[in-house]
Amino acid sequence: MAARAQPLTDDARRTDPYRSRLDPEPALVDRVDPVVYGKGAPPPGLDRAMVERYERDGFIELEGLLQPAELAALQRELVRLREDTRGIDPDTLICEPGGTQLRSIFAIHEQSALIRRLATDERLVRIAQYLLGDEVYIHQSRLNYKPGFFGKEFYWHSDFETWHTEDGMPRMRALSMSIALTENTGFNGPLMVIPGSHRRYVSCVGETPEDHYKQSLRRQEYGVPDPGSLERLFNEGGGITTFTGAPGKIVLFDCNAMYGSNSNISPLPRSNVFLVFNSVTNRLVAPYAAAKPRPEFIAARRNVTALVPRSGPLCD
Ligand code: 6CS
Repeated sequence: MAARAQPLTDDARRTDPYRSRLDPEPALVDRVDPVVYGKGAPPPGLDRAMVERYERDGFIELEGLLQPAELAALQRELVRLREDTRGIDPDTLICEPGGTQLRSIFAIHEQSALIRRLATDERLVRIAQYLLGDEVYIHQSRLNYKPGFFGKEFYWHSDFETWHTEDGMPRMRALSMSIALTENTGFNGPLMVIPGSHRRYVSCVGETPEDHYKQSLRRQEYGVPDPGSLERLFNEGGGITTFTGAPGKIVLFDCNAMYGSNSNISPLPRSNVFLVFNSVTNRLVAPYAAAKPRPEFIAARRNVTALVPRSGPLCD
């Protein structure tokens, strides 16, 4: 059961710069929040050029942060969890639409000691702290398996639009890290982002259905941008960036970046672990456009203490 959230005041709704799912027409508005909150010298793993690219594009790629042995342990964990879900909360197991193949495991940092350790690793946490200019906690984590032949698409969306309307995330002060655990190729449904889209917010049409997450985590149909707004973002951003690469590569992207991925009709799985870091001053309030908060396994409300960065290898 999700922790109760204080209801939003009428003034909070009226002055919300990121209204969505409340109006009959879509809209494309400017972001009013900073992208990079950190000041001073970036931490290890980041340099100024990368920070400037992140500010401009809404994403950067991090390579070489994990050692081969650490990556191998994560890949073994990926298989272990898929083969034996007995210790996993059944609510967090999401199947592919129209099928029984495993699509995602949510709250994976709460259910795997190794991924919990990854989520607290200083090599990741310090980068999130810098870019968000604050201490951070995990808002959401998930393992996306995208199995060969059966892994369906994740249609274009801004995570923040969902986290704002359905989870009550007040401002754009969160980011995701997608860590590739298999080869991400041009043909197995790699992550795609529209560069610069994080600086514009697409207000979507369509009231949030009750218990929407039971559908949206399999195939999202509400809170998805209209084709006109998508085309404008595509033209403004100069196209689409597709992230391919070897296991271990990390794509770090802003909470409001417009992203998605195609269905995987190849034999090769495209499995990534996603960690979402939120600023501790951006903790969830009541949903801005949904009847009730989503469950804890999707949007943390209880376990929101600032992470203490841990050093050393993920595993022996
Ligand atoms: O609703 C959410 O939070 C999840 N849904 C999608 C399509 N992406 C972000 C997140 O995993």
